[in-house]
Amino acid sequence: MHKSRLIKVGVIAALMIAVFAAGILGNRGNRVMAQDRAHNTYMVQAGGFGEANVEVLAFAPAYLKVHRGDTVMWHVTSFHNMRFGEQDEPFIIVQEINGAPTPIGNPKVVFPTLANGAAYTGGEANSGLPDVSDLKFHFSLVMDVEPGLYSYRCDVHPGMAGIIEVVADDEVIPSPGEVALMAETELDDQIDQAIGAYFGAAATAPTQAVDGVFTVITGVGGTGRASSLTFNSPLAMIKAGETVRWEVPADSPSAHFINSLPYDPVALPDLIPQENAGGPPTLLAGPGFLGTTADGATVAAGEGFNSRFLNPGESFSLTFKDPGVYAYICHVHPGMGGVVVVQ
Ligand SMILES: [Cu+2]
Repeated sequence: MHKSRLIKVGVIAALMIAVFAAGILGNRGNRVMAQDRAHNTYMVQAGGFGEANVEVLAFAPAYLKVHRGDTVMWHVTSFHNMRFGEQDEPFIIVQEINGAPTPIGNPKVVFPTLANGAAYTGGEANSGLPDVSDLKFHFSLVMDVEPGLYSYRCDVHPGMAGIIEVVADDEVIPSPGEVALMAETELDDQIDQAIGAYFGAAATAPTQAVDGVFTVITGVGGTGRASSLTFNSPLAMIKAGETVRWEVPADSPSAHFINSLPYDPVALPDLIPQENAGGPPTLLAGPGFLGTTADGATVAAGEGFNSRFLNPGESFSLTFKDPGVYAYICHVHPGMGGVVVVQ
């Protein structure tokens, strides 16, 4: 045995020597070329989480310097894409399907245009969105582009953006270890800001309805790129016939839902894949996005309710006519929940 394996090893060794020799011979002149340097892999955090249910909707570091040929690896912690391009793209768009305007997941956001590990050579490029059943993933690109600034964004979270500067080969830049520390510091600073804002909002939360309306701040505002995934009054005590108004502050970075418990994700999918003959697949925006309960509706004992996707600056009101305990969550943000007690 082993003869064939020895031959293989010999062939590989010969090939390696040949490649090495070609490298030396090819390196004319005394300038160190980028392609002769050991390339680094830099990790960028795509979002992060902190105490008190804080989620950071930012890339960290937001500004990264690399050399041509280095790899950027995004550590994706939630529902984010990375898309290089000039324009913003909405996550949900309206398309005419069978004659009816239908909200769908924007294919430019949802689907990748480059494979994980591919070379980025400039222009438009998109990582696509992670599989919702496995949100934690890594996506990497080899930055094979001229020195310059390359900006990218997450289309699911408007304002979540990053810049990669490809610098000249001879410019000294932070090491991957230093970049990892920068990322940690950036995330921690934002998490601390959001925790402080949450405690401020909780301390000033209402204890009763005012003019028949109990207002629940849904995700605290003024938190920069960090999102406090909380209700400032997780316990809303009202009288029968009063209204709860959930308000997403315009200066908060996340959109939310109000979903009664028990919540059934199978019955209320967010995106529903559609087979399209001769075209790319379409993702219909499902009842999870569109909601099943109108703003301003009245809820009776035992009735469920599901709001539409509430963007910053939007609100959702329900009037509760029967005494009881009504627990609810925001189905896209684990740990974000509250209770309405109707007396
Ligand atoms: Cu939420």
